[in-house]
Formats: sequence, structure tokens, C-alpha cells
Amino acid sequence: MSPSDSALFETAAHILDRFQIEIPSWGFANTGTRFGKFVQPAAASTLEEKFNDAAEVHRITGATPTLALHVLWDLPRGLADVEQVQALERSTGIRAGSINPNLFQDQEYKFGSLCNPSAEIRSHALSHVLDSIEIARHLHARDISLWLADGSNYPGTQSIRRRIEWLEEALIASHQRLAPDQRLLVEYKPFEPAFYHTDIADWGMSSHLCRTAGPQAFVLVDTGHHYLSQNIEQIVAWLLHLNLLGGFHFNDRRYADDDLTLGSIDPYQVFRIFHELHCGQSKESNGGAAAFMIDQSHNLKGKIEAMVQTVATAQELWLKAALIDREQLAALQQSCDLVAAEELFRGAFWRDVRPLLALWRQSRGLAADPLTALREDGYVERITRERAGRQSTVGSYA
Ligand code: RM4
Ligand code: MN
Ligand code: MN
Repeated sequence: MSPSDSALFETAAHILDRFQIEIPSWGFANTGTRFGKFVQPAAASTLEEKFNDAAEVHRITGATPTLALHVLWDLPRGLADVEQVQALERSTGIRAGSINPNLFQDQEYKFGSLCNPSAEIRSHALSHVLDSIEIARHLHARDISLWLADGSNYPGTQSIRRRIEWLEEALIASHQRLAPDQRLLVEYKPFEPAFYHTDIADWGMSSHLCRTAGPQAFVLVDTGHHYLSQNIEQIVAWLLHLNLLGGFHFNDRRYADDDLTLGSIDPYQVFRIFHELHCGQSKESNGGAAAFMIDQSHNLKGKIEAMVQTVATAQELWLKAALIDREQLAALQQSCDLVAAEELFRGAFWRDVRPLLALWRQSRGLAADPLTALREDGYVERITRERAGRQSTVGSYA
């Protein structure tokens, strides 16, 4: 290696060593669309299987030490299931990541959870959030990640204003229960399942709610939760400016909340978001305090393969964006040298960093090509054999 190559490698290694991304337990389970599910024999159906699959992804990529958990799906008995999670943490080396309350599946949430007109249902929803905070505390999980399906389908059928007040009350009460090292992440989404109004529809509403709740509440940006053509990197820049960026749910989309593999449709957008994060803080950390999480459902692709592909894509785009010469870019921006600034930016995007990543992987005892390594190590074949025949429940739309 020439001196300049080895300096570049050192810089890249420093960046990659610090890059971690959280994977979701639901990414390993059978999921589908509202029209039905195509079951996969290798899909995880128990929490143990989800932890094992997460450990395999971490073994191959070295970048996914934590697993996001959904309370209803992964800890159906609430606090009573914490011990099992702790045992799985010990046996797999994977730690519990963000804790996701589930306020959208119970029948009583038909007209909303924290925003339901019924005080009784609102209080039931709030106690589930408080239980989730307690679960997170026992698991030493920093983040409680809140997504509400609340909203309405027809104009005039709900009081948008009353629901804002109920939401504020619930988030203030939730924030009071946080331990000093915990955070409440508030996710927004413009529509679906509600099709007329959604109670937390965009980053402005989410920002207001975080500010009202307290200093440990932050906005969660799910890349699929925007209207088409919205400038997500500008939202990220604003949230960084306001010190309100809590984290991301990464995925890609073509039309709506498609939950496709990160970078499969528009890798340039992910690069642009990553550039804002690199601008926002020093290169020391993984986007500052912002939690990087994947929120994808792999309906057609093999689940573990899709997850490994996602992590490798995230690493490539993170590294490309990290290597932008930001000093030179700042000078070009200052002098309004538009084409030169744009070419520098685009040039960084087009740079092939895969050889650098392969070198880094080898230097850290990982396989140079993670997807080939996954295919060769036999894990997926083994679980396909072991788990086959156990998934018989096929959900359908009607
Ligand atoms: C939502 C949102 C949440 C996820 C649920 C299952 O669209 O992205 O983060 O937990 O789906
Ligand atoms: Mn999400
Ligand atoms: Mn979503």
C-alpha cells in the first residue's frame, strides 16, 4: 500500500469501526402486505430464533450488536418476559435495542390509542407505554420508540384539536417516567392506517410534541414516512439544528411506506442524509446521538440475506458520505461555485468504496464479501431445515 492508500485506509477503518446499526426483530419474522403473507420456511417464529438470526447477521457484518424489540410481539407477557430476553442476550451476545410499544393491534384501538376519545382506552394505552419504559429500564435499553397508528378516516368525525391535547398529556406523563439515561423517540407518518388525518403526521408535529414532553424526547425519522419528493435531508438538517434528532428507521420506498431494502430505490438520498449527519457532528460518533435502526419487512427476499445486504449498503453509503472533502466543499459553497461543488458532492457518491470495505472487513477478521460468506456458512440452510413445517398460519386480507 502506498502512504496515501494506507492513510485513506486508516481514515476509513476509523469511520467503519464506529458504524453500528440496529436490526429489528420483526425483520426476521413472517410479514406480509394487507393482501396476504408468503411464508418462508426459515422465518423466525420465536424470540430465540430472532436473537439467533440477529447474531448471525452480527457475526457476518460485525455492525449489528443490538436488536429492536416490539413489546407485543416479543414480550407478550410484558415485564415477566424480561428474564427470557436477558438469557438470550447472554447466550447470543446480542443486546436488546430500542423498545417499541404496540398501540395499534388491540381491538380497543380501533378509534385510536393515546388519542382515543375514551378516557379509559387512553389510560390503558398510556399504561402500556409506561410498562414499555419499565421493560426498557430493566433491559438497560436507552430508547423507547413510539409510533402511533392514531388518526381518522373521514372529515369531521374526530376533533383534531382535542386529540392534540390528549397526546400532549400522555407524552408529558410518559416523559416523567423516563430514567435520566432514557429517551422517548416520537415517530411520525403522514398516512396509513388512517387516511384522512394522522395525529402525528410530520416532523413539525413530532418536534412540538417532543418539546412539550421534555428534554429527553426526540424525533424519529422513518425514511419511508414522507410524501413523495419531500426533501428528507433538509428535515434532518433542521432536526440537527434544533437538537431534536433522535434516530432513524431506515428503509427505502418507491410509493408509500414500502419498507423496501435501504438504498434499493434511491441510494443517493441515503447518501445526502448521511452527508447532513457528517456535517452535523464530528466524525467520532455514529451520527451523534442519533440511533440508526433498520425498519424493513422482507416479504419476498430471504430475511437474513436482505438484512446483511442492508447493513453492507448502509456501510458503503456511510463511508462514501464520510469521505466527502467537506472543507473544500465549504469553500466552493462560499464562493458559489455551483458546478464544482456539485461535482465534488456527486464524485463522492460515485466513488467505489467497496474495495476499502473489503480490506476493512478482512483486517477485522470478517469475510471480505458478506453475502457470499452468508451463503457459504450454511446457517440459512440449517434453519430452513430445522424450522420448515412449523409455520402453518397464513394470514390473508379477508
Ligand atoms: C409503522 C412504523 C413503525 C413500525 C410499524 C410496524 O409503519 O414504521 O416504526 O413499528 O410500522
Ligand atoms: Mn418505522
Ligand atoms: Mn413504517
